[in-house]
Amino acid sequence: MQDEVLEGLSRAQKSLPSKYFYDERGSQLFEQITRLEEYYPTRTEIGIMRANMPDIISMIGSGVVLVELGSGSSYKTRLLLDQLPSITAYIPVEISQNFLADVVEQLNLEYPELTVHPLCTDYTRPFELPEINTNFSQTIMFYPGSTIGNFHPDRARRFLGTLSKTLNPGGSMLIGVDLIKDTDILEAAYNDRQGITAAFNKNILRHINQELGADFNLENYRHKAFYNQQEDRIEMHLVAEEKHEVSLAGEPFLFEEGESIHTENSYKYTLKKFKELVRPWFSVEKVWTDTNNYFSVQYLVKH
Ligand code: AVJ
Repeated sequence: MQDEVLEGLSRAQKSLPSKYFYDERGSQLFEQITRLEEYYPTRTEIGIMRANMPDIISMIGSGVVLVELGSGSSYKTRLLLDQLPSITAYIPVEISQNFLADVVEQLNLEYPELTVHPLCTDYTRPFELPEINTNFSQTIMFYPGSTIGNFHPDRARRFLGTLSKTLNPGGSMLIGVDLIKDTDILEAAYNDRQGITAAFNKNILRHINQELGADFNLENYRHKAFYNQQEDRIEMHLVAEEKHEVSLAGEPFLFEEGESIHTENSYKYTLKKFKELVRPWFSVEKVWTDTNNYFSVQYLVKH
C-alpha cells in the first residue's frame, strides 16, 4: 500500500488507487451511497436482476460453482442464491479477511445447505480457484455493480483476460456494466446533495493517515466529480483549498492551491464498446437493461 500511495502522490497529476476507499468506514459510506436518490446504479441493477430472474437463472443452469468477485454479502448475491435451483458451491473472493469471515458466517446461518469456499485474495491479481471435490457443470463468475468501470478499458480487457484463464471454455460471467447517459444524471450520481460521496472521497485520506501515518488534513480538500466526455468516465478528485504540505513515510508532498489528487475513474460504456472490449475472451450471450437504458447486466461466455 505504501509503495502504491507514494508512487501515486509523486506523479505530476497526483493520484491514489480507488481500492483504498474501502476500509470499514469507506465500505459503510459506499453502502449509504447505494441508497441515495441520485445514485441510480445499484437500484437499477437490482431492478434488472429481479425483472429478468427466470431468464438469468436459465442462462446459468444448474449444478454450477458460483464465484463472486468482491464483497459477497450483498442483496444481489442473495437474489441469485435464493433462485438458483441447485448450486454446487459458492466461492466469495474478497481481499478483507474480516469481511470475508463475516460473510461466510452469515451465509452459513442463512443457507445451511450451501457449500461455501471463501478465497481471501486480491482478485485483480492472478489467482487459482480452490479445488472443488464434488462434480459441477460449470463455473460462473458474478461481478456486479459496474466495478469493472474502475479500470481503464485497456486494463479492464487484460483483467478479464486473466479471469478467463481460470474458467474452462463454456465458463461464464454475469457482469454489471454502467452505460453512457445524459451528463447531468451521471454527474448528479457522484455529487449527491447530502455530501455522502464527498465524505466517501475524503475517507481515502483518513484511511491513508491511519494505515501509513500520513498527516492529511481532510479539511484542506474539497470533493470534485465530473464527467469527462472524451474518456467516457466520471472522475473524482480531491482539490486542495490552499497551498500546503503533507508528510508521508518521511517524505514531503507539496500541494499548490487548486491542485488535485485524482482518486477514482468510473468508466461508462455503450453496449457496442463493451462487446468489443471483451471480444478477445468472451462472447456476449445476453444483455438485460432497464427501460431507461441506464445500466446493463450481461451474460458473457468464454470462447
Ligand atoms: C463501486 C466502483 C461501482 O464507480 O460508481 C460510487 C464507486 N464512487 N460513488 C462507482 C463509487 C463514487 C462505484 N463502484
